Amino acid sequence: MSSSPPVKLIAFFGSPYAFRAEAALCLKGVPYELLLEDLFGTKSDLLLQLNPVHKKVPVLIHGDRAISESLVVAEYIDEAFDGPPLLPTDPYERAMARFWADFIENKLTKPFFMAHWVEGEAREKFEKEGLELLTLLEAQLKGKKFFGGDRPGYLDVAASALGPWSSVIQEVMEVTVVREDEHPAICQWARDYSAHEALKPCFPDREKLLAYFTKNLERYK
Ligand code: GSH
Repeated sequence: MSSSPPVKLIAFFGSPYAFRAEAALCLKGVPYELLLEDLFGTKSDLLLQLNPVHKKVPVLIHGDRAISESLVVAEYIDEAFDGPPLLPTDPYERAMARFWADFIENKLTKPFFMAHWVEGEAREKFEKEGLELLTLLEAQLKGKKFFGGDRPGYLDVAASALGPWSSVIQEVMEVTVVREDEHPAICQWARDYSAHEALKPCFPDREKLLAYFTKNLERYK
């Protein structure tokens, strides 16, 4: 294990995917340089060169190596650097953390975001689906403060969009998908995660995030 080569992260302000990589770096205590893209303008040559397959952020640069896809990046960070482990050590618990991260990625994300971006009947359908899926995720907290237990881990990182993003998007779109009465554990988790000391340096400023989504509302519809 070596953490000697410099670490850089190609990211975009307001991206919950890029934030997953930042959160993993912050939780492991790895210093990094942020290279911010303008995704509404022209993508940098560096991004296109290092992530030619998806051409998306985040891309982690560790020395002369590049890794993309936020959940892959989070696992790489966990393995390549010293610091508190993000994935559980027990093989079954590790498998479960990956299972639920995949659930967030491939089942929950679409209805969760679509419930905000569309209107009418379509919104009702995505809202209902999102609420049901959130109930399944809620059960994973099982009285724990974080999905990772006493401190945030890999699954918390995967769920980052349910932290500060959720409340900001809900405020801008005037739609409430994550509800205190339906999902009190996730709501408490969102407050604890958003206030976690180790993550303070990398969380986007709430006012700036609000301004960003207010300004770019139409792009997401
Ligand atoms: N599955 C990818 C991951 O987990 O890293 C999704 C990343 C993603 O969608 N990134 C967005 C992006 O780079 C920013 S939030 N979009 C540029 C594009 O779609 O061309």
